Amino acid sequence: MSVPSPRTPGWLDWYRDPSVPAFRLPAGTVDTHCHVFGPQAQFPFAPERKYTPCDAGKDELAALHARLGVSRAVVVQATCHGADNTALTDAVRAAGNRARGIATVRPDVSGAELRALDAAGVRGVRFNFLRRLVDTSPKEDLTTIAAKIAPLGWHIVLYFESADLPELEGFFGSLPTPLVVDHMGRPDVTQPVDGPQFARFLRFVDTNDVWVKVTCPERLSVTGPAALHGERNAYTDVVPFGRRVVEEFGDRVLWGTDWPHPNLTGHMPDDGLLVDHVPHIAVTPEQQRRLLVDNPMKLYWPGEGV
Ligand code: 0GY
Repeated sequence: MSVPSPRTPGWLDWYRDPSVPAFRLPAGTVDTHCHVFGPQAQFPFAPERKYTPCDAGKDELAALHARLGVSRAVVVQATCHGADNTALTDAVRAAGNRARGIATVRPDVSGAELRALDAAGVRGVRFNFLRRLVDTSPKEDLTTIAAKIAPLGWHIVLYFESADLPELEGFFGSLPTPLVVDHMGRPDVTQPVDGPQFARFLRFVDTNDVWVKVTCPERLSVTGPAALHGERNAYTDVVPFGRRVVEEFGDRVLWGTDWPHPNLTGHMPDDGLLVDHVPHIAVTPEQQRRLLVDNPMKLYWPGEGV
């Protein structure tokens, strides 16, 4: 039996006893961005990974969702598992029809492998452009993958930093599927919400077939306050950005927890208090219902009722 690798130094474990949110999530809420890590003894991490996390398996994810009032989940392949999607498909299958998956595949993936992923509940692939998470993402490889997954009706999840959008947006516009952007394209929230960087992102969303996850205020925030110690008004510097996207693209926004919050070293948020961020960015019940229920249902369970 192999000895488990020690976790990356400084890397914080997920929050063990989250608060019950003050904001009541509407019935049928979907968490469109969460991960599973291992457990390592059952699903070893990939040799090429950039970090070694603590275990965060499907049972713990289900317990979190029960506590928060989340009904369905979209599990996104984390880079620590490379292109081995077995922990992901195990978690998605175990949830029955209440979960979907976003996989990572290599350009030589076969049609049979893609059909098996589809049968397991996978509905898209993730293209990751963060240099601290992946070595390279050659565009020829991504183009090959995109052409292979498009006939399945899948979409492509994009993870990039806002500073890289000018270089990447032409390529993104050439992709043959709907696009889903992680964490609002990671804006620099020290820049004005009306400034050129975020305007460029909003234009990109407006002119392409793009959905936006208004996720990860805890990653984007510079001034906080953190979602800890009962703070139900956390990450106020991120609020204008989330609110702008919800107001402009109300039928293309998605929400998620990002549990178990990979790569956080400064603080680990209380997931219950993170839910209390939602009514600050989606202010009306109509905005909340579209963000939390209607939009993710349309994308991941088309034609199905809550
Ligand atoms: C996220 C964020 C990160 C990591 C990953 O797959 C991953 O390793 O997603 C990050 O480090 O910013 O989207 O959960």
